[in-house]
Amino acid sequence: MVELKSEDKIKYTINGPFFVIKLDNPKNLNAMTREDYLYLGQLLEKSENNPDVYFTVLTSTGRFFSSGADFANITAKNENSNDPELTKWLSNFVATNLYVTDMFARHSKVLICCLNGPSIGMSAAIVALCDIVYSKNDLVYLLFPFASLGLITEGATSVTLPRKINDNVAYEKLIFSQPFKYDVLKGNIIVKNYKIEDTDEFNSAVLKDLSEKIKYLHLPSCLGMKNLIHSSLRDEIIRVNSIEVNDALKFWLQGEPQRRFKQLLLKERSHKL
Ligand code: CO8
Repeated sequence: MVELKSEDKIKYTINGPFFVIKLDNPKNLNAMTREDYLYLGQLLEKSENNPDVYFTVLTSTGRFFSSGADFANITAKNENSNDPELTKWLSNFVATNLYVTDMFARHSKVLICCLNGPSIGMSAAIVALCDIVYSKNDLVYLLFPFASLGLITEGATSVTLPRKINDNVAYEKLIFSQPFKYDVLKGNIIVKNYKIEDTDEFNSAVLKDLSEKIKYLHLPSCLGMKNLIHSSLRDEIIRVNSIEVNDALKFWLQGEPQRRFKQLLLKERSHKL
């Protein structure tokens, strides 16, 4: 199978003050390779550096927002490399996660997520890193299957989930690898449910509403407030991000995540939803 380039799977458009990113690989539920996550980080940087942009809007396609790290890509990186294990996982995991999470933490534009469906793993962590999340319907969920994949919290979920939901719910769902369903997400991570069935219609409805909402606003004020509201969480995310990836490294060096990702690839493992 020919591997698609990240540019073909993740598109972007600039529409006035909105930098709109679209995950566009619904065939595998918008699973992301390491290269895709890095490309997403680069797009955030592009948005960051554009003085006409005030909002970075994440959208997706199909029935899932994203099914997380692409298990075929992780398995291939594991099996097709002769690098020493430390070199391999420092580059494939530590550097990648550190960079992507940091890009989100430091992003000064307002981060909006149009959650069209479930999101899993690192991609669910990205949803939790956004400032405002709208959902397509009440079937969305966030699943962080770190415990069932031999991993630990990543993408700063050790702080975003306790801060945005609450400590005890975060403990239970993370430790037992259970989904955070709509009833748990509403009112804290999800601020509005659009109750729309079609993903394209949902994305258009959110963008139309955003255009209405910003009429008459002084947009630099929006960024000024984002900066103030986000400042303490940003510092926490930056601190915990480095601890998370370095703590996770020993799990990769022991090989448990690789074994479990391979089981996902071979359809010998499935998540409890
Ligand atoms: N990677 C690759 N392909 C995927 C993925 C994935 N993560 N998820 C789904 N697909 C593919 C399936 O293989 C299937 O392809 P095909 O039709 O060719 O068999 C297609 O998408 C549709 O999937 P399903 O038939 O399984 O659809 P279901 O609705 O039955 O199930 C699920 C959907 C629940 C999402 C299920 O597919 C699943 O559990 N997928 C795996 C999710 C997962 O565990 N992701 C990894 C999370 S951990 C993480 O992101 C942290 C990564 C840290 C490393 C980062 C380094 C860059």
